Amino acid sequence: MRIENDNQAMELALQWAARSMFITAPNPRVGCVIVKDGYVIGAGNTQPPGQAHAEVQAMKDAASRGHDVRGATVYVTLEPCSHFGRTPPCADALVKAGVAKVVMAAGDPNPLVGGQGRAKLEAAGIEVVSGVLEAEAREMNIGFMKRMQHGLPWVRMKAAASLDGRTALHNGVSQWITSPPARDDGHWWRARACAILTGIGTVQEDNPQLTVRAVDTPRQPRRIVVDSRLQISHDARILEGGGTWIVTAVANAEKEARLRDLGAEIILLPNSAGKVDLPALIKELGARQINELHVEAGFKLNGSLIREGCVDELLLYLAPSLIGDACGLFDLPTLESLDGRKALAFHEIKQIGPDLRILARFT
Ligand code: AOF
Ligand code: ZN
Repeated sequence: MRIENDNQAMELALQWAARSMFITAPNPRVGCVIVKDGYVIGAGNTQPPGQAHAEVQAMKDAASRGHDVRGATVYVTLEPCSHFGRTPPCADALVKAGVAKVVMAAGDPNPLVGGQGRAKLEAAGIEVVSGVLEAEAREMNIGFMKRMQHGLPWVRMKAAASLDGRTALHNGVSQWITSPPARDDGHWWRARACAILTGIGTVQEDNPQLTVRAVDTPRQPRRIVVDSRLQISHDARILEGGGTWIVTAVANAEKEARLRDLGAEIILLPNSAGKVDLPALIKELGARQINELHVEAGFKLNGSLIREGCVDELLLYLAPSLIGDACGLFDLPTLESLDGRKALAFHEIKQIGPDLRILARFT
C-alpha cells in the first residue's frame, strides 16, 4: 500500500495495535508500521508479556519479506522503550537497525521510559516526531496511561437497562433486557479488561462465571468479588478455574483456607464501617498492575463505587423498552438539590443491534 502521509501510516499502526487488544496486559497495546520509499515494508504489534514488542515484530516482519529497514521511517503508537524489562530496549534495536526516522503517537508515561526512548533515538541521530494521532493512541491504552500516571486502573462500569433506566423487575427478574448483539459486545469489553469486578449480591443472585465467551481470546481476565463478610459459597461458578480474588472486610481463617484450596486469593481491606474499603481496593488493583478494571455489579456495589469516586466511565447499554417502577441502575443518595448530582460527559454513543451503547465519563 502506498503511504501518502503520517496520519495514514499511524492509522495503520493503530490498526496493528488493536490486534493486541486482548493479549498484552499489563503491558500496553502498541502497533508499528515501517515505511520505506512510500511503501509499508513491515508491520507488527505487541505480543504477550515477555515476548516481542511491536517494533521488534515489525522489524522481523520486514526482514522475513527480504526488506532492509536501513533508512526507513518507523511509525509506532507509543514511544519505543529504553529499558531492560522482560525484553531488551526497542530504542536500541531501532538504532542498531539504522532506521532514519521514528514517528510516534504518544510518549510512554512508564517512569522507566518517560522520554528516554526518544532521547536515545535522537542521540543516535534519528529524527523523531511525536504527537501524530496521539489522542487515539492514548485512548487505546487508557488504562495503562492512567496506571502509569496515577498508580490506579481505569475503572469502567458496565450496566444494561431499559430506556427508563431499569435493570430488573421489582421481583428481581432481570434477564434479557438488552439484545444478544449488545451482550456479545459486552464480552468484547470484558475481554480487553485486565480484571472483572463484581459483588457478592450478584454472585448470590445470578451465580455468574464472568468469563469471556462471546469473543475469541487466549486470555481470561482475572475475576474479583467484593464480599465484605466472606459469604461466598464454595460452589459459586466465579470460583471455577481458580485465580479469583475475594476482597473482604473480615478475616476468617477457616473460610479463607477453604477458598484458597479452590484457587482463590483473599484480600483483606476493611474500612472503619466494617465494609470493604473501595478506594483502597482500587489502589491495590493499580499496585497489582490492573490497567482496565471492568465492573459488572448490581445496584448496591455500583452505587457505592460511584459515590466513593472510584469510577471513571460508564458503559451503558439501553434497550428500547420501558419497564416502569422497578430496580434502578445505581444506589445513589436522594438529593435535595441538583448541585449534588454526578456530572458525566458523553464520550461515544453507538447503536448495537436494537440497543444503544453509551460511553459516558465522569467529569
Ligand atoms: C515498546 N513497544 O510494543 C510495548 C512497549 O517487560 P517488557 O520488556 O515487555 O516492557 C514492558 C514495558 O515496555 C511497558 O511497561 C511499557 O513501558 C513498554 N511497552 N514498549 O517499545 C511495545 N508494548
Ligand atoms: Zn519496547
